[in-house]
Amino acid sequence: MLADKSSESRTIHGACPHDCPDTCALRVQVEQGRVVRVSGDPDHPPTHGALCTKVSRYPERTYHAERVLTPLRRVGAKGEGRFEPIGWDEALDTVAARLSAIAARDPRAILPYSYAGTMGLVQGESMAARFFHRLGASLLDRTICASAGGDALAATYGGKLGMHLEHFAESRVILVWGSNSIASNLHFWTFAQQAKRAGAVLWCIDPRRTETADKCHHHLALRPGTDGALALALMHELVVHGWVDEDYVARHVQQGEGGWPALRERALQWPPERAAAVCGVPAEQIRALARDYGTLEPAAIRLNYGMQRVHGGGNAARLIALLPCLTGAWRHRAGGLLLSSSGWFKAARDDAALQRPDLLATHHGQRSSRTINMSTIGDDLLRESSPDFGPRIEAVVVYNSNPVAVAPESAKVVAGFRRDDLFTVVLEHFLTDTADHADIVLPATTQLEHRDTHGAYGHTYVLDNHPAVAPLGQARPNTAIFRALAERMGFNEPCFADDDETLAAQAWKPSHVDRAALQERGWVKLKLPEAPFADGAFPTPDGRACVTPSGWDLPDHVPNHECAEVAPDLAARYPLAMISPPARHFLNSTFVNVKSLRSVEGEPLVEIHPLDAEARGIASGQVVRLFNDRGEYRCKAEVSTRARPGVVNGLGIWWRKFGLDGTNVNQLTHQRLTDIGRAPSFYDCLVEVAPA
Ligand SMILES: Nc1nc2c(c(=O)[nH]1)N[C@H]1C(S)=C(S)[C@@H](COP(=O)(O)OP(=O)(O)OC[C@H]3O[C@@H](n4cnc5c(=O)[nH]c(N)nc54)[C@H](O)[C@@H]3O)O[C@H]1N2
Ligand SMILES: Nc1nc2c(c(=O)[nH]1)N[C@H]1C(S)=C(S)[C@@H](COP(=O)(O)OP(=O)(O)OC[C@H]3O[C@@H](n4cnc5c(=O)[nH]c(N)nc54)[C@H](O)[C@@H]3O)O[C@H]1N2
Ligand code: SF4
Ligand SMILES: [Mo]
Repeated sequence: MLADKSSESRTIHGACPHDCPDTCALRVQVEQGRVVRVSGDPDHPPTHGALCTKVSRYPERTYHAERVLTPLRRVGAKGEGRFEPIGWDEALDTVAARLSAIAARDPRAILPYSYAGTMGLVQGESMAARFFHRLGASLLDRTICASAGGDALAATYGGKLGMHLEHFAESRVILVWGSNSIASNLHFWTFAQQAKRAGAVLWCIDPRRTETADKCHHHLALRPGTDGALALALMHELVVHGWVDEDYVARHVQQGEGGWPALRERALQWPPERAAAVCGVPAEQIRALARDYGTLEPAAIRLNYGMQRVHGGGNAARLIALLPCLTGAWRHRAGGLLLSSSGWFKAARDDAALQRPDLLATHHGQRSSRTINMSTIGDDLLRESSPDFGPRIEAVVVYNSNPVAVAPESAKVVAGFRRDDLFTVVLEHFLTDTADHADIVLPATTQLEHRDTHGAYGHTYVLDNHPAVAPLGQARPNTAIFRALAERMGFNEPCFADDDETLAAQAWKPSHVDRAALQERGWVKLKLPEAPFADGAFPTPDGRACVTPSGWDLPDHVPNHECAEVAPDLAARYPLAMISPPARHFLNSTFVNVKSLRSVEGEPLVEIHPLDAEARGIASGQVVRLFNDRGEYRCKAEVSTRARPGVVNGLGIWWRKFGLDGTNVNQLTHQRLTDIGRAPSFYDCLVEVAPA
């Protein structure tokens, strides 16, 4: 705390809780018991005193008139959103009774559903995980965002590891790949701009001409899902021009079967002309990109998850992750790649202490549990019991997530959540599309009202968050809610009594995180090497960057599930590829109900290229239908060269209830998974568009 608690005006250390690579350090100003301002910590190097527009509106969100501040019981039909307030005792008794009854038959029929509404280790998976492990509920495979690229990265480097954010300022060429950094990774962009001012060349690799693309020197607008082909062509150029660092490769990259020699042969079959035809870009542009990447030093890649939400996302991420290993870019601290830095925190975290997976084994022994993939929740909620699947899902407890809006193939997700025989509990701040389907809604606190501690996936600092004000209304932290449920269900292990301060302390191993410094400043940097792979030493079994893990295939370009090459009949009926990347002023589906931000975004819209619009008689501002075999979504069209020909951009993720017909882009997406990581392929989706 920066000032005396008793004084009328004080400033508290906080951390931005959102699913954003930047994890900013906050200063929260409180006057007379009310948060009046949230600002960026000027001392925290990644934050640099600046927050994005969204989170500078965090007080508006916290004190929003529509906050859920009492427990609620549904009185209308599922989805209608009609509730009546009830007391905490009645709410918790109802939930405990229903879960106990189901658990007595088979606890695996109960499913927790959570993601990164908060990235905090305490309000994320601490008491909640203990509760569900002890209960023997189904486990959730948390794949909805990053597991294709994440698993690919971990397989290649031995962990989700990468460059330090700050060092991008010294790079001479930066590939901004599958990332709209200005919208979704703003604090990286600050460092990229420093590099640009110092003469670095910036390339943006993205099907959409984003605001980030506008500010880069070059924009390569490839077709969605063709990044693997592009990476192979870059390798081709590195080889034929002699830009491979043979010494680095010989010492630090996998050789022998499935190693670089085999991949080299494959890359030689990918001259720029071949990739150009697949990617839909000029071969000359691929050559120019390869020349910059192969000859300018230090060379850095800021890869982001936008490129891995397609069938071949995992393979593409493996190929891209190998590029800096071939050029030896890792020798310099400003060279290499950053997709995620989350692996650096792994050694420092004590997940076993925090989440207690041992409780599952102790109480449920051999039967243990089954795992449900959160990305196929639509299908899984509709499944009957079977030997393969196990018991039908009878209860879902949702926290830190809004699956009805964000999960693919919404028609099925909604049908699942509408089931009359499903018992649904939602811990929320607001009546989201998902909360509208709940039997019981439990009011949760926001980051300004609870304790937490955070790692990050875009930088390498640990951050603490202290409550700035008492919980509003009757809201309670997630931890307190699961603690109370545990007590009612008779879970009497001492770990269910741990308070949030204890949980925050358990999250980090004292040997790795300097608690005194964390307490003092609110953040502390992990102790890590400056240039982590300058001398190889990848944390893989043999210390080399891995081209092909055992049991896997050599990496290759894997085409989309839905494209003309793989599904020509489908492509004839639905000739446009749709991507649905984040809107700048929302955070996934969070903030959609904050008026000042929604008014900046306007209304749900789809960007379509002038040629595609003209062929369909579509003008800007007109309402259009986007459709495929899975459903239909109506919104306004914006005829714009932000869209490339053949691709439409449906910016997300709107709450369905703000849509013209109560749907959003996920009405069109499907549940087929990526090649690696069991993730959804949101940006691998064919549609047709017509005037409504
Ligand atoms: N403002 C804002 N910030 C956010 C979020 C948000 O919703 N809003 N979401 C947060 C979350 S959950 C995450 S996971 C992170 C990262 O979130 P990401 O989903 O990586 O988001 P972006 O950085 O916008 O990158 C997406 C970019 O990838 C492009 N893209 C789509 N398909 C392809 C493709 O096949 N190849 C290539 N090369 N590019 C493609 C899109 O056009 C878009 O510009 O951002 C976080 N930050
Ligand atoms: N079409 C399409 N779909 C997508 C994507 C896309 O690009 N296109 N992106 C995907 C990606 S990358 C992701 S990460 C997912 C995101 O999916 P989610 O993780 O579900 O993210 P949000 O939609 O922001 O929902 C988070 C919810 O958690 C709540 N919340 C926040 N803090 C707390 C808390 O402390 N306690 C409780 N109980 N609740 C809290 C918020 O109010 C919010 O409603 O969506 C995916 N879906
Ligand atoms: S959403 Fe991202 S950029 Fe905005 S304050 Fe949070 S961490 Fe920083
Ligand atoms: Mo995400």
